[in-house]
Amino acid sequence: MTPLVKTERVFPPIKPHSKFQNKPIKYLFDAMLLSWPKWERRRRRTTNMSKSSNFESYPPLFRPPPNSPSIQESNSDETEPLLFNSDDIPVIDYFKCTTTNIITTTKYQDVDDDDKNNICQACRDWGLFRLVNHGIQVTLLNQIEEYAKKLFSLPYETKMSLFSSGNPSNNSKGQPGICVESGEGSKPSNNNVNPISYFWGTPALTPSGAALLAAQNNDPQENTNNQSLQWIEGFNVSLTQLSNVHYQDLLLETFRCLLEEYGKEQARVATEIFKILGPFQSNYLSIDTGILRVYRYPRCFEPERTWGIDIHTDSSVLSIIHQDDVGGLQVYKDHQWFDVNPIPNTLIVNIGDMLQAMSDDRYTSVKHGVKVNKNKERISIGYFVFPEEGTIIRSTKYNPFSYADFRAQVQHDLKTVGLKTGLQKFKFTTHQNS
Ligand SMILES: O=C(O)CCC(=O)C(=O)O
Repeated sequence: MTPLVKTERVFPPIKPHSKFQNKPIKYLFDAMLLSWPKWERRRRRTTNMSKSSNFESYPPLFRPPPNSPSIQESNSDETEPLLFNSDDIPVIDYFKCTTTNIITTTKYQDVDDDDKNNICQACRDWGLFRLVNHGIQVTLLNQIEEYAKKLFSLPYETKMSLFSSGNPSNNSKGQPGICVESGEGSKPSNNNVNPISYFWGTPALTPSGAALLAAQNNDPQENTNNQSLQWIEGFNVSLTQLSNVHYQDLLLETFRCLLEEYGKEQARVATEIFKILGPFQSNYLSIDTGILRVYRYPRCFEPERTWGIDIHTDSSVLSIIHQDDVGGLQVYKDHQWFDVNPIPNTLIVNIGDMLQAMSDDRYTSVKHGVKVNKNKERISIGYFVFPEEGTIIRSTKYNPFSYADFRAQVQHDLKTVGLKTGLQKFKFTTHQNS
């Protein structure tokens, strides 16, 4: 198998994945740490990956023109000024308002109705809130970020060949060496769907995780719909498929384990929040539909001319974002844009279109977008969860529809007009309402 990193002997020798089966996740990290020499461990601690750019790892359209003075290596901490004070965004303490004490897993007696009401209020007024005390270990958040940076910094061509279609059988080179979960002696297989797919230029993906739009043509003239190129690359991760495979490469396998762990934590958080916002029909949220999107927003030499992610609402029931310390996420409320400034160890919870419909428009699917930065790359991780497959959403404001109907409509709109019309298409007409 082709090693993922060619220039340095950074990663320890690949071990057969069966060694790690049924081992706690910590085993993997200990194993890796012990196999790095001392000097390498020190180098890792002192390298700040956000300060230098490895333009080879960028999709070609994102690379600055040669000798461009506008994007020399920069150590500047210069950031754009805030639009409005982000302290206005409601902050919710998970621990205070959930029914299960996450530390002891015993019933938490003093669930505070005020705190629950605050969540509902935030979802009505803003369609989003910051979540603190969520119980996800800071080490897990940091490690995912660190491994995401390692993977994003691989040459663009390597990422394309490893993950481009979500199905390794479509790739003839550079297979990540996927093994199905079947105990000791599992064999690498090319017939299994890779649960991690790579995309760039648009966050709009098909259900299999392939990028939807012609933005990926290297020639922007060929981008026949109105969809503009967005300054983003990412990994789309199907959480249900993630636990059925192992990668032979230790970097990928560690990343997979981290994502699996993170997905479980996010499922816990989403389930509790959904309960508080309800009551709703139980199949209006299905943890089995959960996906993760790991994003990198590359440095952009003309940040004022493009978005990392254009203004949109999420199609999900709930979305939960973890962002690094760079900033760029903005949300729209009462005709104003607000910066969602990074606060360490805090998650951002968004209401999606499905929840807006289920709640008869009581909760708002928040409009948001992500700006790019000239000096710094940004990493964020989104968790998105949807209704159970085939569930019909019934509402006083919309014609009955399933998430599949909604997704098909969104994909049709993106292909034809380049814009998501969203819930508007499903609204009762005035005639139907009367
Ligand atoms: O990167 C972020 O902070 C937000 C991502 C986002 O808006 C999305 O995935 O819908």
